[in-house]
Amino acid sequence: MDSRLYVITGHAFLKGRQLEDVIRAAIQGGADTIQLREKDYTGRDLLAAGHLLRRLTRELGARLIVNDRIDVARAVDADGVHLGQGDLPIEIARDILGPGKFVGISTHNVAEAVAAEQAGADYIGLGPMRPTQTKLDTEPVVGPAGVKAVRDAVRLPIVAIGGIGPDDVAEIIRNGANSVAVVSAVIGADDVTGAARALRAIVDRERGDRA
Ligand code: TZP
Ligand code: MG
Repeated sequence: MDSRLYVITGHAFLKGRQLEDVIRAAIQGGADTIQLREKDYTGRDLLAAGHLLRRLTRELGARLIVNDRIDVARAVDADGVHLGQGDLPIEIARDILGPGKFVGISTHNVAEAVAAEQAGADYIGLGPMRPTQTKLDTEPVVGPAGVKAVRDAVRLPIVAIGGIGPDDVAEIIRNGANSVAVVSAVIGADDVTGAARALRAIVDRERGDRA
């Protein structure tokens, strides 16, 4: 999955703004992949948000990935699902979603990254890059420097995640990540489009023609 800027929802960062307006602004700034991730939503609330984001991402030409919930991903015809280490295995997700869908896996070290590749993931999340208040139960920090060892071990697209702001993006991409995933740096920004545009510009500059 060729992503360059992967933006994840987080309703705590909306500060009274509408999800639709904030995600539209993020995509206009260069987010090419949107992940629906709301840990405390009911199934019904997730479904409603999923339908809204499906309509919007289709209209604006971005991918939609659903975190954790394969059932919700299927119900809204998302482009894929993002699974954690303890979630259902990839082949079950593929059985449920059908062909042509992306399955991403969260990883935190080389061993998990290699296992995800062997299991047939389409991409890996790798993190946390920095300590973050957005997800409190994170594994030990991988750091931008830790991307290199994972890049050497797998061919899969690497989406770096966790506490990423503009200052870390260049090093993360130079060390071999394909993309960065953020919640607060874009969803929590006063100027959502500007924040996304700034991150995307660094990814584009550092990647150049590299996949
Ligand atoms: N997985 C690892 S860290 C994280 C997730 C979902 C949260 C990232 O949020 P932020 O605000 O970009 O640090
Ligand atoms: Mg998960």
